[in-house]
Amino acid sequence: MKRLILALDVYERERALEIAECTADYLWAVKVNWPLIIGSGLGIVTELKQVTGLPVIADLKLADIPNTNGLIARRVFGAGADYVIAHGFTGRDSVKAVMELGETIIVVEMSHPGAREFIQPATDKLIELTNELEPFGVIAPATRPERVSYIRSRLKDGIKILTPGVGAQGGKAGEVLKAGADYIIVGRSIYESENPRESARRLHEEILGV
Ligand code: O7M
Repeated sequence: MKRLILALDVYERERALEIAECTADYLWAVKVNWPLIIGSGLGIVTELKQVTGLPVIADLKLADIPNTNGLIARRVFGAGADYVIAHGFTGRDSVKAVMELGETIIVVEMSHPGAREFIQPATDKLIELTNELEPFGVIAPATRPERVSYIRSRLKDGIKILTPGVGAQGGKAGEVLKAGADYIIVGRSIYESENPRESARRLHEEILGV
């Protein structure tokens, strides 16, 4: 089973397509964030789908009023994105504006140290919101497997947990999957490595071994 998501945080279109193509065999999906969209334009979403045949997750972490969230999400889903990531702290109306347009993933906790300041104290409420709205999934920190277990224990069955922070940020794939994550999101450990295909293959093997 494929449970690896490539975080393709490079600017250049050709480099992005090359890395996606050579790692695709080991991926469940490709995640694009602002660096790639700023560097290569929204058309990269369509191209990545064509080249890899995989789902594309648009990680724009939308955090605006419902109308603006909707205006952005409409174009991004229109370009072929299968999932759009939105922040939950802006409230249910803003999240619903994205969910009305397509499959949505809500951020309930983040992986960096600063996430402890404002996001972690709000995680319980963000989980409640998620359980009410039932999106495709949530984002939780691979850097804190104990928080992934906690989030799993409170989240309705069927809602997927996607965890960034493996590799460059210190998280371990095996630990976070055992804690209850469904997918791991990995960027630099793959796209900055000498051999991205081999790095993705190794992570895939590690996942299979869990
Ligand atoms: O493996 P990395 O650290 O090079 O990349 C991790 C990717 O996951 C990168 O695209 C980040 O923007 C993203 N991410 C986090 O690192 N931490 C979070 O808490 C949330 C995300 C994310 O994907 O949010 C949707």
